[in-house]
Amino acid sequence: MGRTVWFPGHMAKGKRKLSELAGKLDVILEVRDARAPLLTSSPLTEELSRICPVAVVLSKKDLADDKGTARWISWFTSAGKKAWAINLLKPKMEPIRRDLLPYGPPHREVRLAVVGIPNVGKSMFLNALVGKSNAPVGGIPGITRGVSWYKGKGFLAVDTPGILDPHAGDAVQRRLAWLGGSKSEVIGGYEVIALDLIDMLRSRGLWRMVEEKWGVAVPDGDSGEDVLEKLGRRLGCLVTGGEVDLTGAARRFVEAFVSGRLGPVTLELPGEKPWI
Ligand SMILES: Nc1nc2c(ncn2[C@@H]2O[C@H](COP(=O)(O)OP(=O)(O)OP(=O)(O)O)[C@@H](O)[C@H]2O)c(=O)[nH]1
Ligand SMILES: [Mg+2]
Repeated sequence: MGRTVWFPGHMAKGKRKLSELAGKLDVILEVRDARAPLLTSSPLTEELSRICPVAVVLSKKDLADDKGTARWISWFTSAGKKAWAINLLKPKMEPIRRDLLPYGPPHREVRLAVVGIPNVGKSMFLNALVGKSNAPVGGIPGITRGVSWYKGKGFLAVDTPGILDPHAGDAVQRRLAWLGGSKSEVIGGYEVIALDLIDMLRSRGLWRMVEEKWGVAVPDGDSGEDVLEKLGRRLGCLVTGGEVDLTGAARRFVEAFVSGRLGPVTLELPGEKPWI
C-alpha cells in the first residue's frame, strides 16, 4: 500500500501553504476528536506552534464521555494550552469567540487558521465561528481540498485540508477509521477494521456498550470472528442459505460505532499508556 493514500497531493500543498501563512496569523486552532485527542492530534502543530500560538478545539463532544472530556480540558489547560470542547451539531460559539478576540489587535479582525487531521470537524467549526455555512462539510475524510479564507463575526479564518502524518503506520490508520478519520475501504476493508475494534472494545472493558445496544454478549473464549458472526446474525446481515455476510456485518458495526449510535465513548484518557 503506497504512502500516497495517506498524504495525497492536496494535503502536501495545504501543508506548504499553511507554513507560509502561519506568520500572518494571530492564532491557530487545532481541531481534535474529543474521543481520542492524542490519536487525532495534527502532525503540523508542533512546527506551527513555533511561529504562532496554537489552541485546541475538542470536537464531537456529543460522541465522547463527558467525564473523559473534562479530564482532557484540564490536561490541556495544565499544559498551558487553551482548549474548548464542543458539539458542532449544536454549537455554542459565544464563549469561544470571546476567548479568541484577545489574540488579535484591537484595530482589526482576528486572523486564524483551523487545522487538523481529516474529518475532525474543521470546516464545521469554521462555519460556526464565522456564522456562515460557506466551507464545504462532509462525512468522509478529504472534503476540504484547498486553503480558503472566510470572514465573519470579527474573524478572518482560513479552512485547511485535513493533514495526516505521512509516516503514520497501518495501526494508526485503522484506529482513525473507528473515528471516521480514515476510509475503512482503503485500509484493509471493513472486516479488518471491525475485528480490531472488537478486540479493542473487549480488552478495554467497553464491550458493554454493544451488549446494551444489541444484546450481544461475548464469552472470553469467543474469537473476534465468532463475535462478528454473532453480530451479523443479530443485525440480520445474512446471505442466501442463512450464512452471515461478514463484510456487511462489519460495515454495520463500524458505521454504528463511528456515528456514535452505540453511545458516547472516550478511547484515550490523559496519563494512560498510549495504544500505539
Ligand atoms: N456528532 C458530531 N459530528 C460532527 C461534529 N463535528 C463534525 N461532525 C461530523 O464530522 C464530519 C466531518 O465534518 P467536516 O467539518 O467536514 O470535517 P473536516 O475536518 O473539515 O474534514 P476534511 O475537510 O475532510 O478534512 C461531518 O459529517 C460532521 O457532521 C460534532 O461535534 N459532533
Ligand atoms: Mg473540511
